[in-house]
Amino acid sequence: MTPGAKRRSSAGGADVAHPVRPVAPGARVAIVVGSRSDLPTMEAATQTLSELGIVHELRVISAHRAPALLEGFIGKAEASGVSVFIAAAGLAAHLPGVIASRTTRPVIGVPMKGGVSDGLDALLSIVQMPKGVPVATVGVGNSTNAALLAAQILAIADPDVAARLTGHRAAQAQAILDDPTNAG
Ligand code: AIR
Repeated sequence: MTPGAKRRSSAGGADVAHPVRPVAPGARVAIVVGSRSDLPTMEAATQTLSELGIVHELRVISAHRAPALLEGFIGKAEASGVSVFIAAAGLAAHLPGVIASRTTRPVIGVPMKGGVSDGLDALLSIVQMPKGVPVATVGVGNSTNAALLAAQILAIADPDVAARLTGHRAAQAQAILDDPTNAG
């Protein structure tokens, strides 16, 4: 089949095979979101990773709308040296679980606000993975914690990232010490 040609999946659904755009050299974390509407929430994750000096890659891939592209991206990301996946999705948030089914690298799910009880549906969809394929889950919309957890995983084997994380913890503690209610 030529690239870009339409094909039928074994389940009978239409899917489109796409060539996967190359992953940024040196990327160690891949962030995948189910929709462009998730991007504003994930800005805190990209900012946190950048502050910690962690090269990352961001893609918008819905697991059920473009499964072939998602599978191709996971393989390319792994081959490029991505060690941790962060997956953000709302509603029936299967994206983190689908990614986890295709890799043994850690997957951190970020439930998006909206839907039932403003994200409870996505939270339960992500945290309630049946046994066998785990997904780490952070709070609804808490993409900062997803980035920090990804950094902590990398820090196990990377002293530079570990040192930056220690500095980050110290800075946030200092901010509390400097609060007018504590200072003086
Ligand atoms: N979504 C998209 N494909 C699969 C899922 N779970 C989620 C997105 C977004 C919500 O559905 O992650 O949070 C609404 O997406 P859209 O594109 O319909 O606005």
